[in-house]
Amino acid sequence: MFDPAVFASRREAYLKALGPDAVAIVRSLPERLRNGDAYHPFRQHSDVLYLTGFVEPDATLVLRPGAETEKVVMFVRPRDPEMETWDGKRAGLEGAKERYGADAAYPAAELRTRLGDLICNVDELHYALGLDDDMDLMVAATLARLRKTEKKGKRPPRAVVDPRVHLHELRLHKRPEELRALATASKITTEAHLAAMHAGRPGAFEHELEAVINYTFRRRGGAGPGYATIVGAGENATILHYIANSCAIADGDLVLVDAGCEYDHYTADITRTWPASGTFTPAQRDVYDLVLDTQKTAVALARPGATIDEIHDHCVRRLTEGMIRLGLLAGTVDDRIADAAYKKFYMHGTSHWLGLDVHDVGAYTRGGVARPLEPGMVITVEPGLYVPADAEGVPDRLRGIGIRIEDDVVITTGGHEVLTASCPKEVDDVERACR
Ligand SMILES: [Mn+2]
Repeated sequence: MFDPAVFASRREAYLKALGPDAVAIVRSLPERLRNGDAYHPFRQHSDVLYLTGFVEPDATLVLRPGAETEKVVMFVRPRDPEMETWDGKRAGLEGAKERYGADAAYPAAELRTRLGDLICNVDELHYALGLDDDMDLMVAATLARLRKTEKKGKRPPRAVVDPRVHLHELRLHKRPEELRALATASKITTEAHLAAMHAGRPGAFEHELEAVINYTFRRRGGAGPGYATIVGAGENATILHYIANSCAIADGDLVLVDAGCEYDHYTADITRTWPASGTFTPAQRDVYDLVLDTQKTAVALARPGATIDEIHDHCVRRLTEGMIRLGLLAGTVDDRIADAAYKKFYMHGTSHWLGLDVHDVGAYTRGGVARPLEPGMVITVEPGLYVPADAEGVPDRLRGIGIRIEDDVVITTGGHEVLTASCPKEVDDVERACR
């Protein structure tokens, strides 16, 4: 948990970006029932976390840069000794003001009646439509009410603006304390991948490795996985979002592990692929060398001014060259890129933003074209190659091989820094870690 001054300065920056003629509503998403009366573990919406560090459900932040007083208003669950016996301590209205920087705090139940007065008479309402039906209806009803009260001096905002315009731009540019959290998350995640490499051997089950990984995350003080841990052995590695993790690892299998620890609400995102036996077969090695060379040369491109599209195009070209060399595709590189035949074996993007969310917020394009990378942005670089076991017209030796190598990269003024550099990916290092 960061110092309250960190959150204060983030709110300050957001209030400034909004300007005096705008207000913002930032709200937690509803708790979700799992079954009966048991809920999924609650994880605060990252926009609320970013601006307050407040982790309780049913929290709403209304930011009003143009207001004389009460610029930062919070609606929270009030203290309630009986409920707190069941669900844990609440900050309450006093806590919201004293610890979370609210100028004014009200009970969550009063949001409906107070919202109109808080968002009227400005040009823009910054609010994320489409995430929470109940809240969307409340906002819509509030706007409808304000349309009728203009003659009485309360008019509705003229536009509802997506938070990506300002708030997500702030989240996209990481500050030092965020990079430190990501570095810690990366360190723990590296430890977990190493532990999985040690524990992974023919006969072990994928879920055992998942347990080793998630155990390491928690033991080291992380919140747990920042997304569902993927452990895919053999041809399961060719399923991109394989999270069943239910199969036994066979001799000769490669194991693809995509797992990241969430620490201080920031998540790492690492993928490694390694031989359960401790030694790559020649066919596995051919594909691994191709993906590794592609990944390393792609990481080398990460610097201010470069774009995620350039990095992806580089990967597509390298991988397509390799697919032709290995007999997965025929013809020329340009033709196979032009007709997108490479997508049969490399069907996902190369990079995404990383931060509080594994697929973090922030616009990828400006005016329809990829935006240049800037210092403080954090991206993944994760090329892969996947040959389904039942693919037609591919060499038998390559069937069922799935490989992805993923690192987390922060853009710096001088180029980049790989946050996950200590997680082995060179063939010798990987084989040593697996033996
Ligand atoms: Mn990723």
